[in-house]
Amino acid sequence: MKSVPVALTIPANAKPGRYDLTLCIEADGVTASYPHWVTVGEALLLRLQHQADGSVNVTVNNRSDKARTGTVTFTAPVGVTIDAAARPFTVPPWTKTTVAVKVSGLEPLQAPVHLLATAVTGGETVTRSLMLYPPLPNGHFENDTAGDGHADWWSCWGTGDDRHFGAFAFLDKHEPYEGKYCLRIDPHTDEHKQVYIRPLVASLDADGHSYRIKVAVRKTEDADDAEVIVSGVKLTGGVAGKWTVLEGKLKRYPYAGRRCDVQLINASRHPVWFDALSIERVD
Ligand SMILES: [Ca+2]
Repeated sequence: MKSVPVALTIPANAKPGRYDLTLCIEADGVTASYPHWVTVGEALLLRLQHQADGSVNVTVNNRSDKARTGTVTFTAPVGVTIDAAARPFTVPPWTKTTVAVKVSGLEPLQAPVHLLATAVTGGETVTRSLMLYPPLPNGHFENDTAGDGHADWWSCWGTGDDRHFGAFAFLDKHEPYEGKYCLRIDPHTDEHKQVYIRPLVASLDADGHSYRIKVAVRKTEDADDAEVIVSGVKLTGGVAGKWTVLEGKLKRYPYAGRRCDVQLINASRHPVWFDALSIERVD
């Protein structure tokens, strides 16, 4: 067996895409052909990351032999504020640079949204998007896009990570605190266990800001144990048959990361109801 190197030159103006090749070999009157391909990529590669302080970093990678100068333009989702519409960049060959944009206004959103970043340099345009998460999606328990009676973005479990309790938390039309629905959580079938519901995604900036947590609770009996826990802050209370608004304050520290742990818990023997759960920045 003998290897023979074959040099390929990609033209400087080759457009990104796949280019098929056929390697033909002739030896002693016998020919054979082998398919192969090369892939030409974009010179620019963008990477978007949401930082703990609420900004979004756009890393611009230059995967070419010439320096690139251009602009990153941002398209903010409805309701979200950004502190710059565009940022200029210059990136030498085979290196990377980072530009940042500050993002705010996520708290009232009831579902995740997408931030778009478009880098333009010379004749090349590259777009990437990043999903931005509100602190709490669908905290008002109004959205049910599947129409299955369960709140979008929330998942219900029993004690011990038991996943067979999805039907125990559902949207209830009967006398919601606000809107058309509230969330009803039925009790666990085992009196020593509880049923809890958590959002699939929940995040907060860990930048030293404080947040007010509010939730409306209604219990079947005064003694029923209904709890809301947000990153270690526990809210309990309420009386039978009437909505009670519980309120607490959460301080986010810079080392806390962006993840926010939210749980609504029914540890009682009767149904409990929740509505209008919100996390709002106060300073
Ligand atoms: Ca509601």
